[in-house]
Amino acid sequence: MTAEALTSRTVHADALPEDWWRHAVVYQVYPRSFADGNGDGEGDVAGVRARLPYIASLGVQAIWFNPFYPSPLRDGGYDVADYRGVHPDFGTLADVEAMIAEAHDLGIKVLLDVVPNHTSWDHPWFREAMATDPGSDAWSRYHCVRGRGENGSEPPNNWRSVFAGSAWTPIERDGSPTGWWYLNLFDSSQPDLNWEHPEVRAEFEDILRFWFDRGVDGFRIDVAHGLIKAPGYPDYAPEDDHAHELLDPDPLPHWDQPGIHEIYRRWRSIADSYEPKRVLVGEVWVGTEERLAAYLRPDELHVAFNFSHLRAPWDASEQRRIISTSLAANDRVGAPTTWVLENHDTVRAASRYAGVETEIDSESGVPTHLPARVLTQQEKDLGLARARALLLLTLALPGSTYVYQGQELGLDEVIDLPPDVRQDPVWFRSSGAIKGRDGCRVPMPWTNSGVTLGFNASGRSWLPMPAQWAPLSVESQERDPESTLALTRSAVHVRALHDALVMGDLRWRDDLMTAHPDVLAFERVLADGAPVLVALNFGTTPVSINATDLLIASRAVTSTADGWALPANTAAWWIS
Ligand code: TEU
Repeated sequence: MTAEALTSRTVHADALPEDWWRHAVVYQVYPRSFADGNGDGEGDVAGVRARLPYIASLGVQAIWFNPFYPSPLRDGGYDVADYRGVHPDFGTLADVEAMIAEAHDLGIKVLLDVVPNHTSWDHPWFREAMATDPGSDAWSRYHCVRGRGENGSEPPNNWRSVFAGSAWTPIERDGSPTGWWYLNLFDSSQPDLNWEHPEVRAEFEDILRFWFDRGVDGFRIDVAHGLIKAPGYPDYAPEDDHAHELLDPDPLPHWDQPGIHEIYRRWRSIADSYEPKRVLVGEVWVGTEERLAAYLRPDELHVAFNFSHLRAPWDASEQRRIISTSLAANDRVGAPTTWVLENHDTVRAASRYAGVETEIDSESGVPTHLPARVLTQQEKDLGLARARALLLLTLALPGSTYVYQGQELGLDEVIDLPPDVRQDPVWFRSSGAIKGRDGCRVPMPWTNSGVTLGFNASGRSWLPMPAQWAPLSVESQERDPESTLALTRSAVHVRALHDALVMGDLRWRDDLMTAHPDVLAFERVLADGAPVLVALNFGTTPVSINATDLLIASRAVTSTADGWALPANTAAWWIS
């Protein structure tokens, strides 16, 4: 299906059902890398506006935009200096307002990203603090704590930054150490806010309203599990070597503290006070599906990304276990599950599932999920086949699914970016030991010629674009009915045509899975209408599936005398 054929929508976004977020397919736009309207090498709002028909052609119900606020961009904009503005490289507030209206006219909801755990060190509050002595009122909006040891020369505790190194930065006055430290669970340029301070709470409630008043339909909440820190800043238990790992099964003193929930109850009441009601999507990294569900009680967040599934291995029984536990935990609080295979923090699925050993974080000993070397073409082909199969799987699971820009093209991770172009603070803080996330943030290839493959006309881009991406560009894939773009479009549209795939219950096909232990198989079932059968072959040999009409497959499946042969690394949907 071509872009033009699919953009003739007549529905305004306000006409979507109030609970659209329960079943939505949401497209994630990383504005810096989507499309560059003014040729300065940074994507911008003008670029997004020009490409809104493309996004509409995918059939999605909403877009989530990563931050575009004023920021020194030390962490790609997750270091916000002004929560109510737009970075001049990306456009103006008027541009964003126009973009929201245009998206709505195409029937697409707009979610922005709010970053409440920390500000930039360029934020006026932090600048004000730095101009005063530690312990001042201005410092009380952040976590400013006296160090240990003689003259406070040691950090206040043993907490680690998610981005490597200590989570504390020494505070200096006139170039001399003060013995005081501020907390930064991410980069030093991202001081953590003190959410016990009433002004912090009031400020963020006002920020939500500021954007809701401009028609924004909801927020993705950055590091939503991190806002409250345990009183007294207790050390991690000594045996807890991986204390900064995000899916640690043990509760940690700076993540997932009980006081967090009252903040979201308050935010929910603000979101509910609008017409139509606004939506809260949590980026919640907690170690178990049950703890995640606690954020999704009816008076808290609407949805939260399921990162257990994102981290799931290529293994039928592990996939089943995680999907079942997630659905059961969320069911208990009446919340849908939200599936995500890729985002701007994660190695592209096509590279993650290529079957190649991964780098190990030298500090924690934990795999980074980044392949330890550049992939061969054969490995890339395998990774892409698996990424396509998993995309079909997530689009067939109950709940909502997020698709990260470029995932619909099957882009691979750019593993070999030269050191001098890398920007991720993880790269700098680990002294190059961890490559970081730049490889999944390389700009989108739109055309199959030009240095920047249509990202802009100037040939400049903030990260270099691989020439071998030309066949993966939108232009190339628009011409190929077998392309990943064509698959994504068809899958999203087929899903919308079958109520069972949107609203049906999930019923595992134990018979098929017992017969073929490497296959994941389930039906989506409604009280009336034919069930849809979904199967993914995680194994290495084709299996035979008994079903009638094929709806879609991630690559060619062949009909046989008694049904269909589903090849390895392939998923398909059938009317069963
Ligand atoms: O990420 C939160 C987070 O902790 C991880 O996704 C983390 O970035 C990654 O595992 C590091 O290796 C959010 C944003 O999505 C991310 O881009 C920001 O850098 C981070 O918060 C800080 O704001």
